[in-house]
Amino acid sequence: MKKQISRRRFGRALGTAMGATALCSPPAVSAPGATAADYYRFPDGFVWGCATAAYQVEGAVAEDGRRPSIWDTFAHTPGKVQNGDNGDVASDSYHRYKQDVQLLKSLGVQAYRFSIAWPRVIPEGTGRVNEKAIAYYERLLDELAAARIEPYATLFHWDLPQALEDRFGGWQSPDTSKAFAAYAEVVAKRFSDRVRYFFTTNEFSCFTDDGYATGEKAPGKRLPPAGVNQVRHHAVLAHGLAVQALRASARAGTQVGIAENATLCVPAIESPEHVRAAQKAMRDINAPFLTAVLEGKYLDSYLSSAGRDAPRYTAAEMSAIGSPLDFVGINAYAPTYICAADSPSGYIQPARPSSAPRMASSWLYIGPEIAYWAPRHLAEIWKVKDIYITENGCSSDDQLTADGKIYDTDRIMYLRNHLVHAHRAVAEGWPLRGYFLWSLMDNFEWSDGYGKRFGIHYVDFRTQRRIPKLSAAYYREVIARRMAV
Ligand code: PNW
Repeated sequence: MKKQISRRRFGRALGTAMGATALCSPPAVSAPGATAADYYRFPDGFVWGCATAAYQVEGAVAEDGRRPSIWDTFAHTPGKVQNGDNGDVASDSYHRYKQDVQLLKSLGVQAYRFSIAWPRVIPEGTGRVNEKAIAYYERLLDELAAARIEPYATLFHWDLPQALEDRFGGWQSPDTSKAFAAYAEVVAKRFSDRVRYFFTTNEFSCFTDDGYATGEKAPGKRLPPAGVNQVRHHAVLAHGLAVQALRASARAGTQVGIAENATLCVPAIESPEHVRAAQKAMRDINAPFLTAVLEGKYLDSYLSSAGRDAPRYTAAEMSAIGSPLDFVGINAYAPTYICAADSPSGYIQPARPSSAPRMASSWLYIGPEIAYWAPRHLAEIWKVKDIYITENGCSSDDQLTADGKIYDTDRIMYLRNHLVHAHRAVAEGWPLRGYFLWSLMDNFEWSDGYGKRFGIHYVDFRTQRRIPKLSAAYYREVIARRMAV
């Protein structure tokens, strides 16, 4: 990494960028005539984007041949989602996509990360392709192309066709992994002429552990540990088979990656022993998912701690799971602080103080250092060469003022602090290539329904009117100046 630092013209700013959050007075200017821009500016090619997902924004669940996903079923089951909310209408982006692309354009982003709905494209999960769905995504891609916004498409953001849950028990069966590969082939053949960047799956734990262990998310099952570990295995297998399918069927030059909410291990203190401890924890804790994908194997520590409940798998499956990727995306929300310790693992994860700050979602603890440590860990531990933050953002208790504005200064605080740490990563030469803010607009926040708002555009869900929040103005400014401060 060292040699990259000297190549970057802002590399000399390293020391001050690191101290930026801690200093009370402006950093000393070491070069005559240097301005803030010399210290804080992101490089030219850095990709700025926003993210959404199909079930959270599209609505139109019964239109143009779409069939139900497990999230339609789950959300329509009483007691599963706050206030009995569901994604039937959501942010109505299926009909308002042109307006939503204009929102992106007015922010000045270069990229839009959205997801393709499997239950639209292949309504029964396998077999027949629904041309009306293909046509919808083509319209969206046309609109993005006209606005010169690069599409980054996620193949699976949790909306599993209900038919696969009914036929195979969903992710309990490797048949669902194979069905996903067949869907990936269709997506590759139909869209890779205009989509260069694909993500296979989004956030393994949210559709495996949360769907089949705690039951907090669709399909709301509670399996014993052996069943859960097998579900996890079928999920990483689906990713691996989809990578192979994309490689086999997509246009040359297609970039294939993943968007994963790895547990982000932050050394509580930045000293060599704690950094080493955080690296070890990062590998261990993510063993069922990210580590398996990047190493093509399950760690012994994972298998032995699972014991008789460990997943069953073949060598061929593991090599598919470890298929090389062009880039890795990390969804960065909350930190896991790690300390070196005299314990068998060499680290501990201390109990979180009750005073730890968080945003409006109960799980959303604030630790902006994740935006530095996520790329650094990926590059240092696994030698990943192209890294994106594929989601970062927060829920806030947004209030419309009498004059129709939303002053979400807490969200700006959250974003700015993460971006300062992302900048530190770039300034040190870690290969962080881009940043996607979650989310372009308020949407269906899964089990929290419409009760939690993550957008930088406010959506009035009665009228579907979009109102830019103050954070939208902030993000526009960040992108225009390439500076978060
Ligand atoms: C992500 N956690 O989910 C998803 O990719 C989005 O669809 C979602 O809207 C967004 O983050 C905000 O929640 C997460 O408990 C859900 O740590 C839960 C967690 C993290 C991410």
